[in-house]
Amino acid sequence: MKALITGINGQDGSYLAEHLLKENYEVAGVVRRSSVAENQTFRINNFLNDIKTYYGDLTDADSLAHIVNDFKPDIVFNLAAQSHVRLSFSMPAYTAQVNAIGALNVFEAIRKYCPNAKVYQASSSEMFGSSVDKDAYQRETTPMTPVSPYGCSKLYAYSAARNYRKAYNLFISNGILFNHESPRRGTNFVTAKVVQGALKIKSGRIKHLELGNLDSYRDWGHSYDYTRAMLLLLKHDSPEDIVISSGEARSVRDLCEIVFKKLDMDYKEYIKVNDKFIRPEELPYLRGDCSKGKKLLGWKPKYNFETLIEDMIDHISRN
Ligand code: NAP
Ligand code: G4F
Repeated sequence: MKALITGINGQDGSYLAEHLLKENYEVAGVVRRSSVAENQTFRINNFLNDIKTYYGDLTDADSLAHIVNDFKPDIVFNLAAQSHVRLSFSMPAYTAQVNAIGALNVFEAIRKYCPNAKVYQASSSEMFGSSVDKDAYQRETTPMTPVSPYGCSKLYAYSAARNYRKAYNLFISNGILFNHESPRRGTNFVTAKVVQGALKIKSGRIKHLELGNLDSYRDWGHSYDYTRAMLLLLKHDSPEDIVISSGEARSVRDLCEIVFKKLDMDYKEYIKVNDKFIRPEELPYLRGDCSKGKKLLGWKPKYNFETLIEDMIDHISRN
């Protein structure tokens, strides 16, 4: 079986490729051109010789058509994205080009050149925006009212996936994933920023850490577990839209308290709020109900919030 991953060198792409290689898939990935080629592969250097890489870009439909035609994948994971919510307010058109039109380019390449392939679309809990069900969870049936250019772009791709599934009988599944982190998380996302900042404070390299909104809530899990769910979703016999989450909501303040406490410090002495990290519109609360995913896929996470944080502290302190 052949698996193609867009965004293979991102956080999720790198874990997913490892899962696929362990199961003996032939793996190929799309990598963008960078002026410093080493920057592109630092997360996948351990297994670079075991995979095939193609240069390409989601905004370049021809490059995707060529890759799909050449590799002829059985399964495709569209993980590539401008994935930073705050930055999507600075680059709304670019975010839409990559996340919305880019996903459409992937679906078109599949429709034209590989219509039997199964496709995973990386949808996001950010699509729920300000909607929460009465029981304080978001689930597959919760209305989607995104509050960021990123959320809007992902809602377009989610809708296009459902449209192509029905209109062209393609196997495209949406994984609606809540926040997931790891030692490989980009350092401008809040979990990695807090862990890295606390470690630097502990070792005397910086005196304080500047953050934005401390009072938003997120439902955090581990990328290792969530990428296992992606693969299970494509092993399922019908295309589905499925929430993957931990079911627990914690505030950014809770995150700071726990990380600093694990390093024997009090976060209140070191955290400063800087308005430049506050978003024009904030998504205040996320908490996912993934009972459908657990039942349908038999998915069970290995990590909880505490062990996720411990894993991040452990790995980031060693690098
Ligand atoms: P990430 O670490 O930011 O990785 C994004 C990947 O996309 C990188 O490999 C990046 O390559 C690539 N990429 C960006 N723009 C591209 C373009 N124009 N053409 C081709 N490749 C491009 O994100 P992640 O955390 O692994 O997330 C994976 C996917 O899941 C994303 O679609 C994200 O929006 C979605 N998602 C993530 C979460 C989460 O909490 N992590 C939750 C829900 C959904 P470069 O290295 O060249 O930038
Ligand atoms: O870590 P974040 O930037 O993640 P965010 O915005 O929730 O988005 C992530 O999860 C989505 C799934 O819900 C993905 F689709 C998306 O691709 C990405 O992976 O911010 C988390 C929270 C926000 O409320 C933010 O306002 O942390 C708050 N925050 C406070 N100070 C900060 C900071 N976020 C960042 N990045 N940097 C800060 O200094």
